[in-house]
Amino acid sequence: MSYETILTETPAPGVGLIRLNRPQALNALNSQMSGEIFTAMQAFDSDPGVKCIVLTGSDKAFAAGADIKEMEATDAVTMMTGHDFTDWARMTRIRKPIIGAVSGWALGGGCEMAMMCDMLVASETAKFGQPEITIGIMPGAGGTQRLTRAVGKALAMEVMLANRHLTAQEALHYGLVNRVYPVESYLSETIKLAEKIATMPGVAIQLIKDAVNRAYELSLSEGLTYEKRNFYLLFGTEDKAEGMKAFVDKRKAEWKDR
Ligand code: DAK
Repeated sequence: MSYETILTETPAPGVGLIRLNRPQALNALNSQMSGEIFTAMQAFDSDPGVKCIVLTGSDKAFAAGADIKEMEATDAVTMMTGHDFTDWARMTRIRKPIIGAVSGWALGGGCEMAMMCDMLVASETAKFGQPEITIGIMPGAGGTQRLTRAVGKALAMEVMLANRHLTAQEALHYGLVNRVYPVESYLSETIKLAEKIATMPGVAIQLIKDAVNRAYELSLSEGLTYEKRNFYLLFGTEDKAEGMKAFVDKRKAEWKDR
């Protein structure tokens, strides 16, 4: 598959990398780019050679939001009626973990897409914000919900109502990002983290991601029931048999991802 607005590669065993590549527009997310990102994610999701996905931009900008020049000509009905730009729910259906590697601007839809990742690694220059109000709109891809859950109501209100940016260190403090590194190393450290995850058994990786994400949606008792189902399911896998036998035999497990 060839793309025009993103680059893809497999930089380490089991790792699929997607790089946003519209540097002239600070990686502003237009319809074409949104469609290509989700198509590339789905391709990695069904590639047995990939177990963890990394989503990144440039050192200067993860993404400066949705493409305002494209949105200027878009009306409410076009926005509502589902096309490559509006159907971001495609990202929530990816079964493999996605780690965002964020440097520079992560604004508007860029911040929202970062928050849709399962983990985030930031460079020291990362700046998170939801400036939609400055162009007469509001967050529309999860900002009011995901940012509020991550940093609390008072700060989320300030970010969205007063266009306050969060620094990488603030994002770390609130648990929005996992780690912060200098700009020279944030991407290589993200790839190392993804490579480490890719050494784990594939079905367990996906069922853990699935269960953790349910914690946002379900009550505790429903979540615990959901977790148990995934847990029991793993007892039917070849990797459970191999993992436990390898432990008993004092050797390294060889995963089949089955
Ligand atoms: N859209 C289009 N072009 C953009 C852009 C954007 N969001 N951000 C930057 N650019 C372009 C600039 O127009 C400029 O292009 P030229 O004029 O050179 O042709 C180039 O990138 C460099 O930008 P600047 O010259 O402005 O660079 P500075 O370093 O001076 O400033 C900045 C950087 C990031 C502070 C500034 O560019 C900026 O404020 N950008 C806009 C940020 C913003 O307002 N973002 C929120 C957009 S609304 C949804 C999904 C997503 C969304 C909503 C719904 N659904 C699934 C329903 C998301 C909405 C949004 O994100």
